[in-house]
Amino acid sequence: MKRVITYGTFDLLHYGHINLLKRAKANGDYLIVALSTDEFNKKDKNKICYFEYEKRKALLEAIRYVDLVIPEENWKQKAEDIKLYKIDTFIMGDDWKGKFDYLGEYCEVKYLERTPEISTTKIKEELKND
Ligand code: C2G
Repeated sequence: MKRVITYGTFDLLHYGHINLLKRAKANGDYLIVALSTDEFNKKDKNKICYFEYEKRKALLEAIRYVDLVIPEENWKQKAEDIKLYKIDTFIMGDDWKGKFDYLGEYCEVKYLERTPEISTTKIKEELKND
């Protein structure tokens, strides 16, 4: 069983996120999503989510490509997660290209093309201007 992991906030879930999760799952048989907690978002990612962690988690768990959702609490947990969950492939959108190459010591590292025209920030801005 090929195990894949990806990380993110996934707030205001949209088709760009789904495209990423679909392609991430296509790289293996089991996809784990490490979901940024509200504290981690606020403290280290300077993000205030519209949906709190439990709601973002429930949305992800409803997606056919996602097999397990775990909390992402800090920037440093990835290597431990990879070892703990016996991950074969680490995947992120290519806005992170190069940032996680160090994890190549533990597993395959792949960056997939982002869906260009959509983002949570864009959704918020456009709704604000409506
Ligand atoms: N994504 C995408 N296309 C978009 C928007 C997002 O492919 N239009 C991808 C991102 O590249 C990322 C994933 O969807 O791989 C989740 O996006 P975010 O929730 O914005 O994640 P981010 O805040 O980048 O957090 O430790 C890593 C961080 O937790 C990543």
